[in-house]
Amino acid sequence: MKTIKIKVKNSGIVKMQFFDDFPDGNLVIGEARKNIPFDIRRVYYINNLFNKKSNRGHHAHKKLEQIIFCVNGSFVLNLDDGENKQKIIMDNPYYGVRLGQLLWHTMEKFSSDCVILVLANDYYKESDYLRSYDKFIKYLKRK
Ligand code: T46
Repeated sequence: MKTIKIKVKNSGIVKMQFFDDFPDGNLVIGEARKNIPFDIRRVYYINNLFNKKSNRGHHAHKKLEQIIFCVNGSFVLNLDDGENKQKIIMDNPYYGVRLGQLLWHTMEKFSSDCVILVLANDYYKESDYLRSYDKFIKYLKRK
């Protein structure tokens, strides 16, 4: 995943600092306004992804900035900026993907040991979500 080129707008790869040569396990570090490009106001994670048919996301954010990581296992992240689409296999805990503003995203094909970590620059606000693709495209056209 680290070598892929991001083709959609408002995204990018975020590289964590890591020490992976410890005999007792690895250490991965992100620091706000250093490798994480914003101040972190909220952290959430998604686990227990045992249902093979799970399909999450299906929304875009108006203002929110986030970085998404797969800290264990793997899943497929689908990004769509309204013009370009990209499928990313998330399987490397040292690299995150920026979910910037107005980027429709879905998450699927989770391994049963998958754990997703998200860092966000703001608190949860349902009013920031565009939860229908139609509204997302209309919102993009208004801008
Ligand atoms: C995103 C992707 C990557 C809260 O009450 N507080 C929160 O901080 C979050 C994240 C969610 N919720 C509530 C809202 C829904 O009633 O939890 C419920 C499930 O949320 P949602 O269906 O949006 O979950 P995902 O996995 O589809 O999306 C989440 C984030 O919501 C979203 O911002 O970008 O992960």
